Amino acid sequence: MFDKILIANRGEIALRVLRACKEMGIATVAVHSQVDRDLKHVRLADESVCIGPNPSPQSYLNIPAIISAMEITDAVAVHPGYGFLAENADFAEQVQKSGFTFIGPDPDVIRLMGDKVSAIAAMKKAGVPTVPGSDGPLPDNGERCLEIAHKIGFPVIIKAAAGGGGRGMRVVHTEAALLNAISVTKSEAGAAFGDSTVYMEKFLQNPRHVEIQVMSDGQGNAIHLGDRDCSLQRRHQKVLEEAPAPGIPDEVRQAVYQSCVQACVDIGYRGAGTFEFLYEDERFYFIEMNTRIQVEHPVTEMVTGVDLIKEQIRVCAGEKLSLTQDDIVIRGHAFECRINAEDPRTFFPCPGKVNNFHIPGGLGVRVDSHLYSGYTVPANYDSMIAKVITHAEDRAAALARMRVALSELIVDGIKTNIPLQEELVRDSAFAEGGVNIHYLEKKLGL
Ligand code: MV4
Repeated sequence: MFDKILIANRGEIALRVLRACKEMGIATVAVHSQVDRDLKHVRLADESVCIGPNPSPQSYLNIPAIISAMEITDAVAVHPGYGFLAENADFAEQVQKSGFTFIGPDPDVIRLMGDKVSAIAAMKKAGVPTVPGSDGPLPDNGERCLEIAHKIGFPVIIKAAAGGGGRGMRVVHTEAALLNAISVTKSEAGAAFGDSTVYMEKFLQNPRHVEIQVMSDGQGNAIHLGDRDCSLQRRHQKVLEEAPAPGIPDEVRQAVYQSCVQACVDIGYRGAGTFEFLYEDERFYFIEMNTRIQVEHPVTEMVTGVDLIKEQIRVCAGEKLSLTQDDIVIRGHAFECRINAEDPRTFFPCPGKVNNFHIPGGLGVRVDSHLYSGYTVPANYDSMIAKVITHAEDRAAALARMRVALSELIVDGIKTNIPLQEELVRDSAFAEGGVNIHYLEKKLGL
């Protein structure tokens, strides 16, 4: 096992990783920007290193500074958390070339999944169900593009191969609009990602976002840990997630699980990963794979009882998976409400000092947060300040538990989206289960 891990992240996920390391008896190094010196995990870490000024490009995205911090502190591995450098293949490669371990899959696998065209091809080969599409980059030939679109059938969606997470996409409803949409998406992708490759898919009108958690040791052993429904989102930002996804027939679910596990073995996957699907009319359609631990991993932890961070660290240290598929039993239901420092009406970020932070508690209530009374939320980073997670024997009980938990939560001094979450946990369509990806934005009148 690793002697010392450097945590290349901030906020709640840095604290989450720190706690896992401490439980495992692994020494920790926190790295932080100037404004972040008072973060909770920095205070709790064995050592800390200031890696640069507040803007992320100069600190949390500063690869040489992070590798230097590993050298100075004799850390042997780096946990990237989510966001920042978590899916940066060049970072993973430089960490490896410097003689350290990146807690995640191999750089080549990150690269394979980072290019959505190669990711889809690899998944299709492994038997994962994909969206009907161009099966490769769109050619420069307009006639050929029109043929592909007709074969798929309108509406179609043009996506950047280097995009993902909702960046660089355009929906096309008619033949007349196709070629211009392709050319605009290509130039935007070239400017944004330095790669103008685009591909085409059938546009699914009312899908749900259902994702599957996997864990793999890169030694031929892979398991799934069930699914999550993340359909409640606004502008590609998830707001409230749950596990398992409600109302999916068991045989449909089991078939897609098996395909994900097979894909992990096929691509030599190591660590925690998530297969993102669109789900419509009882069918799954793969769209992307995330090669990191995700924000919403706690709902899976609550229904499986598995510590995903500890297992991720173990397999990336070269150990075999400590669990078999038979060890994974989904028990009950879990929800996660993301609490953001933002105006509940305009959604504008609202940084500032938290005068009083009071966390809910009780059976089946978990709060993952780096906040404390007196902490100042800086303006430089993501506005998520806490995750409230509830678990209970069934969906209705877990939702009731969330209503109570939210009613106890106090974040005084700054504006938050707690009022929005309070409204969502009382929404009748959401309580029914199975709302699609457009539900929240329609409810908000966007
Ligand atoms: C789609 C789609 C419909 N059809 N692909 C947006 C984020 C990125 N991960 C993929 N996205 C979508 N891809 C096809 N073929 C609709 C979306 C989409 C979406 C997906 C998941 C969650 C929220 C979304 C919001 C708008 C659009």
